[in-house]
Amino acid sequence: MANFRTLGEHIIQSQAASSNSTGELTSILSCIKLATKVVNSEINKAGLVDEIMGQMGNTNIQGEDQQKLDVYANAKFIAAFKARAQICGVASEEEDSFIAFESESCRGGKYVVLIDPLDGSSNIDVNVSIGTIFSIYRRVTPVGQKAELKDFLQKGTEIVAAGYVIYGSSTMLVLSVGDGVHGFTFDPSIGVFFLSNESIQFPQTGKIYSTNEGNYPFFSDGIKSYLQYCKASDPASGRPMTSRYIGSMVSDFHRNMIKGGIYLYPSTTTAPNGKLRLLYECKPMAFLAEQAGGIATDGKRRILDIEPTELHQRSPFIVGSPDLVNKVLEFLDEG
Ligand code: AHM
Ligand code: MG
Repeated sequence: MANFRTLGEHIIQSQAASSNSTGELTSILSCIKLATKVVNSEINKAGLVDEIMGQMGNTNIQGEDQQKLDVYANAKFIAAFKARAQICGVASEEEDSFIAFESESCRGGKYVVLIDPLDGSSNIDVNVSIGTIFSIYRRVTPVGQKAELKDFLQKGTEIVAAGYVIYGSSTMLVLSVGDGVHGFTFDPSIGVFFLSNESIQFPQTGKIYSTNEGNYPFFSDGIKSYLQYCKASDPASGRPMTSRYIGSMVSDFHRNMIKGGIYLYPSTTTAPNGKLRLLYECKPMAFLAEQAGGIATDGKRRILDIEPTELHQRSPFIVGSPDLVNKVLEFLDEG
């Protein structure tokens, strides 16, 4: 075990290497790690709870009320953040508004956290991978006051750290504090995340495209032409490409980042702003993508440059290997 590096060691060492580190980010990331373990343990029991214990009524074996997992994950992450004096507030995809922590110690916190506690949660019932997505920003309001909306409506270029957790065949936490993207795989037998994927880089190009092609009739002409291009036979350029769509963005993104690929949730005639949430889903993944050498765009703008105006704002989202994203942008320019 001597050469094994844990997530905890990585966080401490990466922060120690940063000249202005005060240990506060270390504490926040440790709190996310802890909440992830709690949520992971519950997710791994999902089939049991639904199919077996669920038949006993609405209480589990300890007599506690059963909760939907996304509600459970939301509650656990928020409780963990509230317990850290470094965090003055949280905004969650599961909450109508942001939560400004009231206690004096939390008002002294310098950071806010934005979270999608359980992304792709419609996949839980069928035992398909789901994820958690988070991002951390320095507050812009004075320390000591309650957090305000403007603390959460910052451009993605201001992200201090972001990451995701995949609850898949293994549970992985993938993190960037601005020094590249590193993946940690959870060993459930001892409850430790070990560094498994150091300095992950999007391959320059790839063969995989991921989108919900059921929406094809509602796509723009540019996206339709791009999808035709993906499917056209041209052995010299490696086409047709391969279609892979889990419907769980974290998992689709993760696979594409490792193997080379592109994920698209573009605007449609029925949803002109797309489906995904700019703050909770697009910006953190865009930060990670760029840290891994990829590109993230809404089709017109770099995602990290978009100035948010609302907490639950949606955005078209195209992310992946640079050559593939640049190619779709050519089609959009023409379309
Ligand atoms: P959610 O936050 O309600 O779970 O929605 C986000 C998810 C993404 O993970 C996934 O890529 C997308 O929605 C799938 O949407 P669709 O079923 O329309 O293809
Ligand atoms: Mg989501």
